Formats: sequence, C-alpha cells, structure tokens
Amino acid sequence: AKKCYLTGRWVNDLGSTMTIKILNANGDFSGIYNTSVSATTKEIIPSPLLGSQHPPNRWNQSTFGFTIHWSFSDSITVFTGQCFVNDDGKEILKTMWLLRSCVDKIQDDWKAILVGYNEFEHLESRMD
Ligand code: B9F
Repeated sequence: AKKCYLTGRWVNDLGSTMTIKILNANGDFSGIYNTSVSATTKEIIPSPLLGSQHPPNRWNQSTFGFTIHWSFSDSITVFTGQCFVNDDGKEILKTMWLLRSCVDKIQDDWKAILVGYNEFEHLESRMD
C-alpha cells in the first residue's frame, strides 16, 4: 500500500497552507504554517510549527500532532490527526485543533479556547 508522508506542502479546507520539513528518525518534524484566516486586523505572518509523528513501522497512515506558535499574536494552536491515503491514492490529513488565545484575567479563561476540524490535502509529495 502507498505510504502517507507528512513532508511537503499541504492545503486545508480554509485555504491555509503549511510546509513540513523532513522528519528525523524519531518522528519529530518542523515546518511553517500560513493561515488564510485570522479574525484580527493584524497582518498575518507565516508561523513556525513543531510536531511529532509515530515511528517508522507505523508511518503508513500514522497519527501525529503539532503546535503552531503564532508569530502575530500571543495565541497557540495544537493540531492532532491521522494521515490517510484515500481510494484515489491522494494523501489526506484528518485533523482537529484547539486554539488557545491569551486572556487578561482568570475570570475570562472560559472563553479562551476555540475548537475545530480541518482536512488537508497534499500539494507536493515526495517523489519516491
Ligand atoms: O486568529 C488567530 C488569533 C488568535 C488571537 C488573535 C488572532 C490566529 C490564527 C488562527 C488560525 C486558525 C485557523 N486557521 C486554520 O488553518 S488555527 C485553526 C484554523 N485552521 C481572535 C481570537 C482568537 C481567534 C481570533 Fe485570535
């Protein structure tokens, strides 16, 4: 069966793109996330991501997680998901995310988290 590789460029259902650089032997990876939406007037800046994927024997449709440290706000998003090869041979990431924004006081904690779903498809995959 075709294996699902996280490395390369991905686009999601919102039009956000991310580039994941090569994984090390441990499954750790880094990359850059460019969100298409932000809900602020601040300029969107591509932001670094750091993640982890399950080890080599599990890389076929493996689970993973990554954290995005937004460069233009004091918030953090974590994603978790699984990489699939669909019936057309296309690599798809099925993910869910939590977005934590920074609030001024503990009384506002209840409104600090957004949750959602994103699906990514591979734009440029590995040539092997
Ligand atoms: O808009 C976010 C933000 C955090 C505090 C002020 C602005 C940062 C970008 C988040 C992008 C999200 C979506 N993009 C994507 O591809 S991450 C999950 C989604 N998938 C105001 C307060 C909290 C949000 C807006 Fe803000």
